Amino acid sequence: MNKFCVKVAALCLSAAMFTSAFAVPSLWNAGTVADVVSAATEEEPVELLKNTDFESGTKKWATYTASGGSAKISAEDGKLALKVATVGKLNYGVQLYYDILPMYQNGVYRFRFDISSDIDRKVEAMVQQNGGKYQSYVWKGLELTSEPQTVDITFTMKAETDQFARMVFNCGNPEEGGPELGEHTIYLDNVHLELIDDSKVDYTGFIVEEEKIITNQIGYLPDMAKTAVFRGSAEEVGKEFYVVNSETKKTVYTGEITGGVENASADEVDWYGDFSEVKEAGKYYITTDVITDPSYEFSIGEDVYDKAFDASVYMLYLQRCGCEVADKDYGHDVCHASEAVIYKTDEKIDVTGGWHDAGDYGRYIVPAAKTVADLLIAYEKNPELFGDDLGIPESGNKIPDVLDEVRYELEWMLKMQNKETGGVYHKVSCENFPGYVLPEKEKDTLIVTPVSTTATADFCASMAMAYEWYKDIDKEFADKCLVAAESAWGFLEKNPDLIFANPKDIKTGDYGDKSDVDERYWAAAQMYRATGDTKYEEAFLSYAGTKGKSGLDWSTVGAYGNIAYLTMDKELQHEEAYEVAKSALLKEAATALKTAETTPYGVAISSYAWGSNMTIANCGMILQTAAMIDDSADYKKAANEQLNYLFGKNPCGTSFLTGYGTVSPVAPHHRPSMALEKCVPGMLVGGVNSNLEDPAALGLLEDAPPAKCFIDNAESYSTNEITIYWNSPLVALLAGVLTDDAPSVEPGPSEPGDKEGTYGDLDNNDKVELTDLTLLSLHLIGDSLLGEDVLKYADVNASGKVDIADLAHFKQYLSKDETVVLGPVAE
Ligand code: 9MR
Ligand code: ZN
Repeated sequence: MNKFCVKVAALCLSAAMFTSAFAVPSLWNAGTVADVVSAATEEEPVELLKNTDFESGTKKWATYTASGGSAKISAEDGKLALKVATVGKLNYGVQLYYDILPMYQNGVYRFRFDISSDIDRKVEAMVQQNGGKYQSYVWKGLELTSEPQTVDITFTMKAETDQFARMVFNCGNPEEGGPELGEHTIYLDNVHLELIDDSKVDYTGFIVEEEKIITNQIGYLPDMAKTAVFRGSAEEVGKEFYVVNSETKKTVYTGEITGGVENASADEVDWYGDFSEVKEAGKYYITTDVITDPSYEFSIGEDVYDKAFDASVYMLYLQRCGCEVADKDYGHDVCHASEAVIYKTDEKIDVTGGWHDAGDYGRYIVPAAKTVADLLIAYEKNPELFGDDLGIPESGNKIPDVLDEVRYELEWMLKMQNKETGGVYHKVSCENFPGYVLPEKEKDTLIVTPVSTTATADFCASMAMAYEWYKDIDKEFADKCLVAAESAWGFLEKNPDLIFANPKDIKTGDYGDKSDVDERYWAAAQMYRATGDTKYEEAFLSYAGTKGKSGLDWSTVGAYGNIAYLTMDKELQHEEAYEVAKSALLKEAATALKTAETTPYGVAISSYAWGSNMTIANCGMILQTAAMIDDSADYKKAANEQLNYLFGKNPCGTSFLTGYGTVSPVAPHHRPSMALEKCVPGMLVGGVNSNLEDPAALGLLEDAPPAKCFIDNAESYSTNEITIYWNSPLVALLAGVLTDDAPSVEPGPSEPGDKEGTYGDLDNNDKVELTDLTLLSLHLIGDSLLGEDVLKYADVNASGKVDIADLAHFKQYLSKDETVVLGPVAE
């Protein structure tokens, strides 16, 4: 069977069903559907409501009010009581509703309930589309009295299937703009919505078969360890597996299926097949004697990740704000170009630029800093991986595109700093999230919210990084970043604690926090690394006893401080701080490693929250850093497993990178994709989240095991949104996977004696100054204080010997003659 077709069919089916979003049912509707399929007859109807009699409260029922309506619900003597204070102006001024009811086209449904009111009045009862045109699938106008009446309607669902329908009782003003009715109570009881006949329902596309053989769907580098997961009972999976070359159809490898591990979080039994020995480039799939449906095809080769890697970086270009994005398929016009007003003031400032954060168009400093850091870390891992030909406007300017892209964000961040105080505004967005439109359609006032110390410290750290990363590319820009970082640091010193929380009237992303210690720890490390000024190292050490030393999340960023310290110039490192960073990082790595080695899919986390794919990629980054400083454990292999998970080797059997892998999300919660009705490729979605934090997840994943709480549905912002800071750790992880991380230099601070010297710096104090000239003169007159190891650096004119000509050369250099270089001229 060609599973891809099933997916596509599902897309078409559901695309027609929403006006606001295109949603795709996936595995976990299958659960819902299967229940329905098995038992929909008049004798054995399938009840869609979970609370029908209000014997234990009003769970699942809620109210909506508008146009001045107001009401409260409670349970009274086993009935639902809706106490209406005011009806408002509109018939939906007061609504009582029950959400997320799967209504299948051609299904026959029975809708029944008992209802009364302590005043005579009209209400409407219906099941309707929740959004778009709000079309009703069944409707009934009712005249209520204090005498309970039983309503019982059988109807056929004529409209396209809608899995998110809403049952509604309109209890607002029966007459638009009519008089208020006075306080009264409506009673409801024995409400049922049953599917009584589904013989005419076509479930095709709603039942997606669960894959039995799971691999990384994109593929593997030749030397990577490769493990497939098989799921089912021993009889269902078989004893041997075969790796088949998809072109020649020849079996290139036969291996034994081992394991049989109870995987509680995915509610399945897992088996393994190791095929690491297959290294030859090509396309393959896996089968067993019993599982007839082969795995999805995957590749082995040196270049398997190249396209996904580039797309993951290019995605950031598509997220650019404040400019036209020139992409023929996924571009947009200039957006958010107006000035923004500073919250609760009349002051307006220019904060144009940067990237849209996610599926929404807010721009927030805290996650921006994470994104910048990840991308710069990725670049530092291996600059060779980053080309100048991604197709962004700066391509071809001889600067790696990733640095151009990051600079686009940095330039915006600079605008978010208050120039007088050095403090950094937390975010800029409109008051509310916009509809599912392209960014240029969001025209509400842009609001800059107050300064926070988390944003300021994150900003400080990223600007310090920017100084280092750009100083050889554009000194002027780099210096500007350092000045901004220093001024942010000054603000932090004066303001111990300004933790942000969204003002009540602003509903966009919060990025709040409980503590800013980890942000300060990170900023201190980066500032020391950028400037070599030990006051920052002291600040870094002052947090050594705190909990701020871990995390690569947006809210906990301590591990960035560790990475900064551990990977900086050896000469700057000092034993004490090095040990603090090293033990904190290895502690985090040890936890990740242990989890990765004990969970069936090799994933380094055991509980799944919002953005779990980021946490998994972050774990990969931690493991890769650990591999650089300690080669005693299998960190690298565990890091690779995190990538395998993200690219398909997971209980959902999905590659989480849009457009890459056989099955990947096609309906992400991403406004441009939703507005264009086509999915932007190269975006990492949030992934599994067992907390069910959006209506689609609540409606469709209720019975899903924790590790399978993911739904490829545009309404599922808590599992299927995308963000810049979910892509960025993927880029860093991939950069590590594509680079041989074996420690190339002895890790740790340099020992006295093994220090790489600087021409002219004869007293080894990291400065070239008059004292050094004196030392050279003394040496030349036979009064030398210079040791063997330093002598080499006295040959400042690079003539091969130390003589009087060096003295003249040195003098000229110190007189600020810019044509003079100390030591050999770089090629
Ligand atoms: O990634 C954030 C996640 O960790 C939080 O649990 C969630 C709820 O506060 O918010 C996520 O961030 C969203 C942000 O608030 C607005 N833009 C989209 C982000 C991703 O969903
Ligand atoms: Zn914009």
